[in-house]
Amino acid sequence: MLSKKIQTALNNQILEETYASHYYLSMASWCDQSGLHGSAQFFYRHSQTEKDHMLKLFRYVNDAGGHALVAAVKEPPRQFKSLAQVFELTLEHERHVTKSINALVETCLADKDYSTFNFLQWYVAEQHEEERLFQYILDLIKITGLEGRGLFLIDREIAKLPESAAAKNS
Ligand code: OFO
Repeated sequence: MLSKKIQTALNNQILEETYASHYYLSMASWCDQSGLHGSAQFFYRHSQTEKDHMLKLFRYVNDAGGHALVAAVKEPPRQFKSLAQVFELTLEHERHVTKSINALVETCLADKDYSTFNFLQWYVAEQHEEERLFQYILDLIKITGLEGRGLFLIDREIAKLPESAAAKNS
């Protein structure tokens, strides 16, 4: 049975994952509007990945006897300056989510909730992979550049990237 404290912390993380899903969906839309259709496909997929992260938490809360909540999230930004800025923001956002997961893990340990602690290890590993993925894309952008054909080539490469591209390319 989840304590009130852990239940609230997990519901807050559900909100974080929902916001991440909306944020990446907004990025997908901006990419589509900007003719960056490969990157748009990548962000549509990644938005769905974040929704899956949210649902995994949602089900866990209910399965563990708690009450998973569907709360409102703020609207994400609509406009971005460039593809490079989009990926800088994604890495920044993933680092923020990592901090949030780590804080949640610490709360579970302090509360002696070893079952939720164990469940959260999947998220700890996932965050590591996601930070590597976005760092990999930023490195690719730095090497190729976004001038002329560079933008076209990067967009095409990003479309092909699986979720675990960073792991496969290291
Ligand atoms: Fe982007 O990560 Fe969810 O957890």
